Amino acid sequence: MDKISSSFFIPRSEQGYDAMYKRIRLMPLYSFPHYRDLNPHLGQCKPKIFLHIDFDAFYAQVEQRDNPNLRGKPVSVGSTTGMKGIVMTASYEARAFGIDTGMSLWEAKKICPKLISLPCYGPKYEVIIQNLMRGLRTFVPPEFTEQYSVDEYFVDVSDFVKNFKEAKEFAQRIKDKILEMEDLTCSVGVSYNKSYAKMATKFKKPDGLTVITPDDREKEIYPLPVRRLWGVGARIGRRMSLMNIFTIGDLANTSEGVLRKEFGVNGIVFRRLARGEDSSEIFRRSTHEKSLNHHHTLTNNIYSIDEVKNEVRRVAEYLCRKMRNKKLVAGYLYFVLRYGNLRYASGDMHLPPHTNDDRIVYESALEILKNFPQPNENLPARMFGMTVFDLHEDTNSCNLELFTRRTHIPFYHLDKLKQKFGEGVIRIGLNAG
Ligand code: DCP
Ligand code: MG
Ligand code: MG
Repeated sequence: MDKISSSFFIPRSEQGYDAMYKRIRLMPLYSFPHYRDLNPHLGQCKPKIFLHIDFDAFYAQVEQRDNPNLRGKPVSVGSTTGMKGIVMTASYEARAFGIDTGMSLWEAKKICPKLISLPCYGPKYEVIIQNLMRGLRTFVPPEFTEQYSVDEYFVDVSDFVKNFKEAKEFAQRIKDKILEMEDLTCSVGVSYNKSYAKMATKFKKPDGLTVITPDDREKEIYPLPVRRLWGVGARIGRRMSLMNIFTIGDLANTSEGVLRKEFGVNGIVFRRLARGEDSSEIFRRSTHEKSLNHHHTLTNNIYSIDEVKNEVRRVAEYLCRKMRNKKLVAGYLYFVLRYGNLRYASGDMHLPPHTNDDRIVYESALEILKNFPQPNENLPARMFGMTVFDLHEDTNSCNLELFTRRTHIPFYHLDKLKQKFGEGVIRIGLNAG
């Protein structure tokens, strides 16, 4: 069997297609927008229009397309092995019986004995989705598209249409193209932010096309149950209902303080998404660089805490500049220290918001350093190194950090100065911000 590389389909070691692809990773590449993706100064954001495209009963529709005998019949796709069978998706004919994603096959067969259950064949669906991605790129350049999950895309059409009417026509043309290319139907949501576009898609399925304008907010979005909001799952939904938040409107009208207290920064994100203030953009995964690193071996070993910190900071600054130079942000930091006796200590951590901010990388490295044997006269430090992973394109190159109230530092401009006048021209105070 061909090897596949997708992050959505995880091959299993067992033999046979069914077993191999019975588990599909459902997590999208990115969950709902991170707070760093939201611009606090909404007024400064250009008005945007996004499309969200989601296939109808995706796996089941593909199977029905490929086998005419299945058309018009209740079909489910998932794992079909004995008692452990599970429904990953069901055709709309099967849904009419109440069959739904996540149901056990045993239960599904009970409510619809005629149900035809089929194994899931990941590679086939993946080829389709990749082919369609190429199709989409005949409408807009790749940087305006984002594959969000196994059967979903976002498209930023702001630069290609003048208003919602044109956006709707644009969406229809994409739907027609998908039908022509792959003989599959999808539903599309059109709105002024990604969250609303995603919700709009579900308004009319299958084969739907729904537009939500800012004027529709109160009437169309606010009455929806809060669970319909991107990122709000069963558990968070339950916690919200205990706070008397039942609809998206309730959430939109709850104070930021209350939500922050209960859900941390995500509470603020939920509220913004509910209010239509999701200013996140198309998320672009960098395909070029997997990691970046910088190591520095000293001519003289050091051990005083100030010198050590200074060195950590130097490496962090250099690496951040390297990232900014490539317009990247990192989600993961690895820090290594080599001692005078040539032994190593190393550690790693997630960088909570993807970042290229000198201060965050520096402080994170210091956190890691706390777990190392501390350098001292008998155990001086000789080499400092950092590697960052999980690199993504820096979409809003102003290092927005909404909630930690750091001073905004124009790192990109400082880099330019350093480039022109040399490293020593400017240095930020150690505790800046
Ligand atoms: N899927 C899965 N397990 C889940 C949800 C989905 O394996 N818990 C798979 C099967 C779906 C595909 O991902 O076909 C896409 O998921 P969707 O949520 O978009 O569901 P469908 O496309 O099947 O139906 P809908 O028409 O509601 O979008
Ligand atoms: Mg779908
Ligand atoms: Mg989907």
